Amino acid sequence: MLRRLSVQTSGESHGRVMLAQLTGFPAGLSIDVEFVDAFMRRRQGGFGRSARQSIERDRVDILSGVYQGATSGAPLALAVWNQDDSLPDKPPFTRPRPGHADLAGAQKYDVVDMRPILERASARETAARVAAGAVAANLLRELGVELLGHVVALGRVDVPAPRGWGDLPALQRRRDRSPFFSLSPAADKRLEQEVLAARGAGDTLGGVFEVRAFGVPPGLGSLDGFDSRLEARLGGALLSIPAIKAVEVGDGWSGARLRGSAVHDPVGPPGEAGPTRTSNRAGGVEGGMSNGEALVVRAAMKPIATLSRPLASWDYATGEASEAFYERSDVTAVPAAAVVGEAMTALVLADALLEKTGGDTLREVRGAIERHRRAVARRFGARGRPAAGHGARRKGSPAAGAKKPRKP
Ligand code: EPS
Repeated sequence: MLRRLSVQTSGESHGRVMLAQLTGFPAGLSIDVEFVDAFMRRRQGGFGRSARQSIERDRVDILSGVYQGATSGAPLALAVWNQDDSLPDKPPFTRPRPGHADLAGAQKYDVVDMRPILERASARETAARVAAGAVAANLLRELGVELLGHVVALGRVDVPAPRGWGDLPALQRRRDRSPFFSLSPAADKRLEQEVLAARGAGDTLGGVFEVRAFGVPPGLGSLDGFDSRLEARLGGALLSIPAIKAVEVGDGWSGARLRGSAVHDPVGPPGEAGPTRTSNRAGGVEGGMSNGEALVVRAAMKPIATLSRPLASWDYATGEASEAFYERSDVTAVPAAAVVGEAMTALVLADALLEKTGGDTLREVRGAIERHRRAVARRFGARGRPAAGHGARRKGSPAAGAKKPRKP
């Protein structure tokens, strides 16, 4: 799903380190470590997390790829050191948890002790990708693209949307004050009751998060190939987050039940920066490309698979029916998943943007994106003049450059 950047993560949940290697990143960005660490702290937060998060102090430790305070263009190695590195002392476990990777992984690797499967499948892996995604978000911010990830549903409780999206810093502050990373203080009380009720029943909760990206230039992604389409890349990235089972772009699910006239976004008069639309149900993507509107994606997370009142399972060591294995776990991690979603969206957008602009340095990338934005404003904006010649054509005249097909 990434075409210019590449990210690899490694590390076990209770091993020494969670590591991300990020390559293809331009030179010349002074990484704002406080900005990256704020992502790391947010990922650890949210009501319903387990005691593990009070043990860990996730911070990014940049091991390579930075010279004299700025990225050098070399691969970045980003380390998040584990405080709980007790893997060597962990007992074997042989009673798979339904919904987790345990049984599928045991069959894949032909092992009965599923400990190494759990260790790698744990959502702690997302600490490493958030480190990489936050660096990508840092680059995007430099280029005028800002993200907002927030929770829109938890269990049976829906969070109402805010009145508008105009004041992004205020929305980000509101989200950061909410223990659920929601945009509705009024909904938080109901969300808390929902989580406490699930915890009381020894159960867990899923939910839905949304990521919005503002300032996305038009023309990211491509209509040319099935794997270059922006939705495909976003969908792959979001579905790669542990426990995510469904993704929508814009009003994907609800739009499927409506007529076209209620779904597609009419074109308004040209604005300062380019075309305008009177709605954004497409979520900022048409034909596999960003269209200049805000990007809107949502992802559905299943409830955490580790239950304190475990489901029926089988002990593959003793060959007897047994309850599934239980170790401490979260009741819900949807707020944290919203942060991971923001990080994955940042990676896809930064990747698509670099693909569009090319460039080895931040200066080259910035120059190219500014030229592209100016070109869009000139051709499609309020102060632009309809182009004569290339790309424009008068009524009745043949398309620019069109030639009569030659007879065979
Ligand atoms: C997580 C750390 C883990 C879990 C959670 C994610 O810590 P531990 O297993 O030591 O309690 O809290 O992982 C899961 C819920 C899961 O199902 O894998 C983290 O840092 O995000």
